[in-house]
Amino acid sequence: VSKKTVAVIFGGQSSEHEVSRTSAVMMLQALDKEKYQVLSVGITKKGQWLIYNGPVEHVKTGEWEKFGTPVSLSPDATKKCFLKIVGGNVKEIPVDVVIPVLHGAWGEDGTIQGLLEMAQIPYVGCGVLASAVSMDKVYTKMIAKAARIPQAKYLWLHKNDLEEKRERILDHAEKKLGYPCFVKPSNAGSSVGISKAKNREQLSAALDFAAGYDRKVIIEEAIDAREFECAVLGNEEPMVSGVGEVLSAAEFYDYDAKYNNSDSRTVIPAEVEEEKTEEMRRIARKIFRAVDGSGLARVDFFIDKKTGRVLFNELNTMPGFTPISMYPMLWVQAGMTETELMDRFIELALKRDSGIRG
Ligand code: G1L
Repeated sequence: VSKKTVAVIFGGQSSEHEVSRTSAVMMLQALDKEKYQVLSVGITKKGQWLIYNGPVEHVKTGEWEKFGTPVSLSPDATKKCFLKIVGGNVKEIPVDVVIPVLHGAWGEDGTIQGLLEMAQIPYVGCGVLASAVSMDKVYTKMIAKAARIPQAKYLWLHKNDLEEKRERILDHAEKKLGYPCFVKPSNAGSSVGISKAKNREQLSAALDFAAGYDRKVIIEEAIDAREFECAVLGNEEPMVSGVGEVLSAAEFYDYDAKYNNSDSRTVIPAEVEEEKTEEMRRIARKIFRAVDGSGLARVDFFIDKKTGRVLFNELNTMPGFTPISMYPMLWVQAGMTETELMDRFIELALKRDSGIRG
C-alpha cells in the first residue's frame, strides 16, 4: 500500500496564529511518517499561502516563512487538488486528507471545510454544518435546548432590535436573567465584545458594545461555577473520554499550594463526584450527535457551585492541540498515544468521506 498524502494547514490571519503553529508542531511530530507522506501548508499573518517542507523547529519559531513556496487555492475535484504551486512551472498537488489546524474565520466556522467539500478532499474534524453551528452561540443554544440539554438561561436578539425594542429587551432580560449577566456577540470566534453587566445602564451599553462585533447578540445569566471539559472522538457512534477540570486563577493558586503542581491549570481526572462525571460524558455525546459532529470535539461544562447542577457551556470543534491542551491530554490519560490519536482522526475522516459519496 502506498503512503497517504496528508496536508496539515496551519497559521492564518487570526489572533490565534501562534496557537495554530504550536498545535501544528505537535500534530506534525505525532503523525506516523511510515504511514503518511506529510505535507505542510502555512498561511502567513498577512494571508499568503506557502508550502513548507523543512524542519518542524522552524514552524515553532516562525522562521518557516523564509523557506516556503507560494501556492494558490484551486479546488479541483477531478484531481483531488486544492493547491497549485505558483510561479514559472505551475504544479498541482493532490492530497488524500487535510488536517485544517486553523482558528477563527476561515478555519473553525465551516468555511475551509466548505472549500475542501468543493475539492472533494476528506478532512479531519467536523463538517460544514457542525463547524458553523458550534461557532455560533445562539445556534448552539437552540440545538442544546431542542435536545433537552441543561444550560445557562439566555436571551438573544438581532442588532437592529436595539433600535426599536431596547426597553422591552432590557425589561425581559431583568425579569428572566437578572444581574449580573454576560453579554456576548453570538460568534464564538471573537473573544472580543464580551462584557458583564451589573445594572440596566451597563446592560444597555453592553448590548451596543457586543452589537459592534456581530449581527446577533446573546445575554446569559452569570453563574458562579467550576469548569470542566470532556473529549469526544468518532463519527456517528463516538467515544467519550474522562473529564478534566480547568482551574480559575484563584483555584489554580490554591491547587498549586496544595499539590505543588505549578505547570498545569488542568486536573485530569477531575476531582468531582462519579455521578457528575457520568452526566457530563452523557451530555458530551448527546450534543456532539445533536450538532451532527464528526471526528472530534471538546465539550465544555459548568457545575453551578450553588446548586451542583451540570450545565452545558459550549462545543469546540477545533480544540487546542498543544502539549498542555486538555483534548490530547484526556486521550493520553485514557491510554492512547498522540500518534494513535492522529491515526484515528485520519481514519475517521476517510470513513466519513466514504459515507457521503458511497
Ligand atoms: F483537524 C483537527 F484535527 F480536527 C483539528 C484542527 C485544529 C484539531 C484541533 C485544531 N486546533 C486548532 O486549529 C487551534 C488550536 C490552532 C485553534 Cl483552535
